[in-house]
Amino acid sequence: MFATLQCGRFQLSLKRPLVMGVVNVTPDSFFDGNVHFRVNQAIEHGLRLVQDGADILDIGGESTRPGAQVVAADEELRRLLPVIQGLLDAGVPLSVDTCKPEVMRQVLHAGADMINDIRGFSSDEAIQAVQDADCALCLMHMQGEPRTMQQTPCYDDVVAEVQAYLAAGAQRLRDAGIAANRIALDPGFGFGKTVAHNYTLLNQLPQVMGDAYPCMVGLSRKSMIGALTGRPASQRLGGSVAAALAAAVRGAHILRVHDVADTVDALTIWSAINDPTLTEGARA
Ligand code: 8Y7
Repeated sequence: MFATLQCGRFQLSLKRPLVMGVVNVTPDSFFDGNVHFRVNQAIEHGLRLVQDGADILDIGGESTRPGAQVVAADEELRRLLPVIQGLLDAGVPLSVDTCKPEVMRQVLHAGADMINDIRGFSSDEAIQAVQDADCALCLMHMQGEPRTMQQTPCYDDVVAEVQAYLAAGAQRLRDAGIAANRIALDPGFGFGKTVAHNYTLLNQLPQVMGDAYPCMVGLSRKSMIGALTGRPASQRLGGSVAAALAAAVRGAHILRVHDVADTVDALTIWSAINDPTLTEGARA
């Protein structure tokens, strides 16, 4: 079992769920009302999320929404490096959402503390890029490729298959000499899954994740929320907070969210209900 995650400059305690705030540096960002494609906007947004209570920031320079365009490594780095530079002293670990080994190497050199790879470090080059660092790794499950993954998601047993993929992926990292306390796993909500697959995975989260590695989840504003509420991405706050809390109840350790302040509020109330001594010092 684990109590902490080795995350570059930080050792993160996992005793309570941590909130990871999303910082997009992409012109084709998923949430059109809040596009942080300009570097200064992204830095300001990241600082704001830290004020709002984010424990980690996840910086992304390539949109991974279904059907998004591929970005070349040098363009991705042009977006990422100045934002990493600008947020390095924000007081929280910086995660970078990338699949490219060359980008991994350069952002780690620039000070990033964590690599979040939606392709699950499936290439030897990706493993080699992170092997000798002390960064945390998030290994996520995806079926298919971002461009086409939502066309015909198909599983015999989604819980067993995602569980087996994550276990095998973690073992590949361990076989490459990567310490267990650097690894987090993520079932990859929305990545090659129908609405029913997503809700089954969330319902069965402890069975999917096992207890060998910390669990990260990203549910924020996703189409699985909109599919049931009928709301566009800009109006999925209530559904997203409910989903984040449900994941926390089921043992998720890191919640990747856009709406940090609201998620932190929900977790604060939930924590006090679980442990009323946390109310000591609060005024009536
Ligand atoms: C996830 C993610 C996205 C997720 C992890 C979006 C980069 C799509 N989703 N990384 N990234 N888990 N680990 O809607 O669920 O935010 S992008």
